[in-house]
Amino acid sequence: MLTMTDVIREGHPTLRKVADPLILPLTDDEKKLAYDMLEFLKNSQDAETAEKYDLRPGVGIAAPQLNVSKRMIAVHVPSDLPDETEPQFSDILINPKIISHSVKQTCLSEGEGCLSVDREVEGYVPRNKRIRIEYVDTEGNRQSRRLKDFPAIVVQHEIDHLNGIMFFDRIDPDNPMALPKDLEVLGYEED
Ligand code: FHF
Ligand code: ZN
Repeated sequence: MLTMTDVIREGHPTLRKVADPLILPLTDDEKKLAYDMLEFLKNSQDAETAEKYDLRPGVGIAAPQLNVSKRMIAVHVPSDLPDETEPQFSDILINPKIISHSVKQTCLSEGEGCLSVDREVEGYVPRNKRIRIEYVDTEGNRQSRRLKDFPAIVVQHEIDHLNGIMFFDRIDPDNPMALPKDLEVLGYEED
Protein backbone atom coordinates (compact mmCIF):
# COMPACT_ATOMS: atom_id res chain seq x y z
CA MET A 1 0.00 0.00 0.00
CA LEU A 2 1.02 3.63 -0.50
CA THR A 3 1.92 5.75 2.53
CA MET A 4 3.21 9.30 3.09
CA THR A 5 6.82 8.14 2.46
CA ASP A 6 5.82 7.51 -1.18
CA VAL A 7 4.72 11.14 -1.60
CA ILE A 8 7.42 13.51 -2.90
CA ARG A 9 7.56 16.99 -1.39
CA GLU A 10 7.93 20.58 -2.49
CA GLY A 11 11.35 21.13 -4.06
CA HIS A 12 11.38 17.79 -5.93
CA PRO A 13 11.81 18.54 -9.65
CA THR A 14 9.10 16.06 -10.76
CA LEU A 15 6.45 18.33 -9.19
CA ARG A 16 7.43 21.05 -11.71
CA LYS A 17 7.34 18.89 -14.85
CA VAL A 18 4.53 18.65 -17.39
CA ALA A 19 3.50 14.99 -17.10
CA ASP A 20 3.28 12.72 -20.16
CA PRO A 21 -0.04 11.44 -21.53
CA LEU A 22 -0.70 7.75 -20.90
CA ILE A 23 -0.84 5.39 -23.84
CA LEU A 24 -3.84 3.07 -23.78
CA PRO A 25 -4.35 0.34 -22.81
CA LEU A 26 -2.59 0.86 -19.46
CA THR A 27 0.20 -1.51 -18.50
CA ASP A 28 -0.34 -3.73 -15.45
CA ASP A 29 2.00 -1.47 -13.45
CA GLU A 30 0.04 1.64 -14.44
CA LYS A 31 -3.26 -0.04 -13.50
CA LYS A 32 -1.81 -1.07 -10.14
CA LEU A 33 -0.63 2.49 -9.47
CA ALA A 34 -4.10 3.80 -10.33
CA TYR A 35 -5.84 1.46 -7.90
CA ASP A 36 -3.19 2.11 -5.23
CA MET A 37 -3.77 5.86 -5.55
CA LEU A 38 -7.53 5.55 -5.03
CA GLU A 39 -6.95 3.13 -2.16
CA PHE A 40 -4.55 5.62 -0.56
CA LEU A 41 -7.30 8.26 -0.54
CA LYS A 42 -9.85 5.86 0.99
CA ASN A 43 -7.32 4.72 3.61
CA SER A 44 -6.41 8.33 4.41
CA GLN A 45 -10.07 9.17 5.04
CA ASP A 46 -10.60 6.18 7.32
CA ALA A 47 -9.78 7.44 10.83
CA GLU A 48 -8.37 4.11 12.06
CA THR A 49 -6.25 3.36 8.98
CA ALA A 50 -5.02 6.96 8.79
CA GLU A 51 -3.92 6.86 12.44
CA LYS A 52 -2.27 3.44 12.08
CA TYR A 53 -0.20 4.41 9.01
CA ASP A 54 0.11 8.14 9.77
CA LEU A 55 -1.71 9.20 6.59
CA ARG A 56 -2.80 12.78 5.98
CA PRO A 57 -6.49 12.79 4.91
CA GLY A 58 -6.71 13.57 1.21
CA VAL A 59 -9.43 13.88 -1.42
CA GLY A 60 -7.15 13.75 -4.46
CA ILE A 61 -3.72 12.59 -5.54
CA ALA A 62 -1.82 12.93 -8.81
CA ALA A 63 0.77 10.44 -10.14
CA PRO A 64 3.57 13.08 -10.19
CA GLN A 65 3.21 13.29 -6.37
CA LEU A 66 4.39 9.66 -6.38
CA ASN A 67 7.29 10.63 -8.67
CA VAL A 68 5.54 9.18 -11.74
CA SER A 69 5.32 11.88 -14.41
CA LYS A 70 2.19 10.55 -16.13
CA ARG A 71 -1.27 12.12 -16.59
CA MET A 72 -3.18 10.07 -14.01
CA ILE A 73 -5.11 11.29 -10.96
CA ALA A 74 -7.38 9.73 -8.35
CA VAL A 75 -10.18 11.66 -6.68
CA HIS A 76 -12.32 10.58 -3.74
CA VAL A 77 -14.59 13.32 -2.45
CA PRO A 78 -16.89 12.13 0.35
CA SER A 79 -20.48 13.30 0.66
CA ASP A 80 -21.05 16.51 2.59
CA LEU A 81 -24.37 15.16 3.92
CA PRO A 82 -24.11 13.38 7.29
CA ASP A 83 -26.34 10.38 6.41
CA GLU A 84 -25.11 9.89 2.83
CA THR A 85 -22.47 7.17 2.33
CA GLU A 86 -22.08 7.59 -1.48
CA PRO A 87 -19.09 9.83 -2.31
CA GLN A 88 -19.79 13.00 -4.31
CA PHE A 89 -17.19 11.95 -6.84
CA SER A 90 -14.78 9.03 -6.82
CA ASP A 91 -12.78 7.82 -9.80
CA ILE A 92 -9.40 7.34 -11.44
CA LEU A 93 -8.91 9.82 -14.26
CA ILE A 94 -6.52 9.03 -17.12
CA ASN A 95 -5.45 11.92 -19.40
CA PRO A 96 -8.08 14.25 -17.86
CA LYS A 97 -8.93 17.48 -19.69
CA ILE A 98 -11.06 20.47 -18.72
CA ILE A 99 -13.05 21.02 -21.90
CA SER A 100 -15.03 24.02 -20.65
CA HIS A 101 -15.51 26.01 -17.47
CA SER A 102 -17.63 28.75 -15.93
CA VAL A 103 -16.47 32.36 -15.90
CA LYS A 104 -17.53 32.42 -12.26
CA GLN A 105 -14.79 31.52 -9.84
CA THR A 106 -14.81 30.11 -6.34
CA CYS A 107 -12.31 29.30 -3.62
CA LEU A 108 -12.11 27.54 -0.29
CA SER A 109 -12.52 29.86 2.70
CA GLU A 110 -9.59 28.19 4.48
CA GLY A 111 -7.36 28.13 1.40
CA GLU A 112 -5.88 24.86 0.12
CA GLY A 113 -3.31 22.36 1.34
CA CYS A 114 -1.31 19.70 -0.47
CA LEU A 115 0.10 16.29 0.41
CA SER A 116 3.38 17.49 -1.11
CA VAL A 117 3.51 20.70 0.98
CA ASP A 118 4.41 20.33 4.67
CA ARG A 119 3.50 23.87 5.70
CA GLU A 120 0.47 26.08 5.98
CA VAL A 121 0.15 28.50 3.08
CA GLU A 122 -2.24 31.38 3.68
CA GLY A 123 -4.32 32.83 0.88
CA TYR A 124 -7.21 32.27 -1.45
CA VAL A 125 -6.73 30.01 -4.46
CA PRO A 126 -9.12 31.14 -7.20
CA ARG A 127 -10.67 28.22 -9.13
CA ASN A 128 -13.40 27.88 -11.72
CA LYS A 129 -16.72 27.18 -9.97
CA ARG A 130 -17.91 24.72 -12.64
CA ILE A 131 -15.93 22.57 -15.05
CA ARG A 132 -16.67 20.00 -17.70
CA ILE A 133 -14.05 17.28 -17.86
CA GLU A 134 -13.26 14.42 -20.21
CA TYR A 135 -11.04 11.51 -19.26
CA VAL A 136 -10.51 7.81 -19.77
CA ASP A 137 -11.23 5.44 -16.86
CA THR A 138 -9.12 2.37 -15.99
CA GLU A 139 -11.38 0.20 -18.16
CA GLY A 140 -10.46 2.38 -21.14
CA ASN A 141 -13.93 3.94 -21.36
CA ARG A 142 -14.19 7.62 -22.30
CA GLN A 143 -15.97 9.57 -19.58
CA SER A 144 -17.43 13.06 -19.48
CA ARG A 145 -18.51 14.78 -16.23
CA ARG A 146 -19.80 18.13 -15.09
CA LEU A 147 -18.50 19.11 -11.66
CA LYS A 148 -19.08 22.11 -9.44
CA ASP A 149 -17.81 23.52 -6.16
CA PHE A 150 -15.58 21.29 -4.01
CA PRO A 151 -15.23 18.33 -6.45
CA ALA A 152 -14.41 20.85 -9.24
CA ILE A 153 -11.78 22.53 -7.03
CA VAL A 154 -10.16 19.17 -6.23
CA VAL A 155 -9.97 18.14 -9.91
CA GLN A 156 -8.44 21.53 -10.82
CA HIS A 157 -5.81 21.12 -8.03
CA GLU A 158 -4.97 17.65 -9.41
CA ILE A 159 -4.81 18.67 -13.09
CA ASP A 160 -2.49 21.51 -12.00
CA HIS A 161 -0.09 18.83 -10.64
CA LEU A 162 -0.04 17.25 -14.13
CA ASN A 163 1.11 20.60 -15.47
CA GLY A 164 3.75 21.30 -12.80
CA ILE A 165 1.59 23.91 -11.04
CA MET A 166 1.35 24.13 -7.24
CA PHE A 167 -1.71 25.63 -5.50
CA PHE A 168 0.30 28.53 -4.06
CA ASP A 169 1.29 29.63 -7.59
CA ARG A 170 -2.32 30.83 -7.89
CA ILE A 171 -2.34 32.94 -4.70
CA ASP A 172 -1.90 36.68 -5.31
CA PRO A 173 1.61 37.30 -3.87
CA ASP A 174 0.90 40.99 -3.15
CA ASN A 175 -2.38 40.36 -1.36
CA PRO A 176 -3.00 36.68 -0.55
CA MET A 177 -6.37 37.43 1.03
CA ALA A 178 -7.59 39.55 -1.90
CA LEU A 179 -10.84 38.25 -3.32
CA PRO A 180 -11.39 38.96 -7.01
CA LYS A 181 -14.82 40.40 -7.78
CA ASP A 182 -17.60 37.92 -8.56
CA LEU A 183 -15.80 35.21 -6.62
CA GLU A 184 -17.87 33.16 -4.25
CA VAL A 185 -16.12 31.72 -1.17
CA LEU A 186 -16.91 28.09 -0.36
CA GLY A 187 -16.84 26.85 3.23
CA TYR A 188 -14.15 24.21 3.59
CA GLU A 189 -15.55 20.88 4.78
CA GLU A 190 -12.47 19.90 6.78
CA ASP A 191 -12.88 20.29 10.61
C1 FHF B 1 -5.92 17.24 -0.16
N1 FHF B 1 -6.88 17.37 2.04
O1 FHF B 1 -6.60 16.25 -0.33
C2 FHF B 1 -5.99 18.06 1.11
C3 FHF B 1 -4.63 18.30 1.75
C4 FHF B 1 -8.42 21.10 -2.77
O2 FHF B 1 -2.88 16.89 -5.00
O3 FHF B 1 -8.75 18.39 1.32
O4 FHF B 1 -2.21 17.45 -2.50
F1 FHF B 1 -9.90 14.44 3.70
C5 FHF B 1 -3.55 16.44 -4.07
C6 FHF B 1 -13.01 16.24 3.26
C7 FHF B 1 -12.50 17.45 2.85
C8 FHF B 1 -12.13 15.21 3.55
C9 FHF B 1 -11.14 17.65 2.72
C10 FHF B 1 -7.59 19.90 -3.14
C11 FHF B 1 -6.76 19.39 -2.00
C12 FHF B 1 -5.91 18.20 -2.42
C13 FHF B 1 -4.25 16.46 -1.77
N2 FHF B 1 -8.90 16.74 2.89
C14 FHF B 1 -8.21 17.56 2.03
C15 FHF B 1 -10.76 15.42 3.43
C16 FHF B 1 -10.26 16.62 3.01
C17 FHF B 1 -5.05 17.69 -1.28
N3 FHF B 1 -3.32 16.78 -2.80
C18 FHF B 1 -4.79 19.22 2.96
C19 FHF B 1 -3.93 17.03 2.17
ZN1 ZN C 1 -1.60 18.63 -4.17
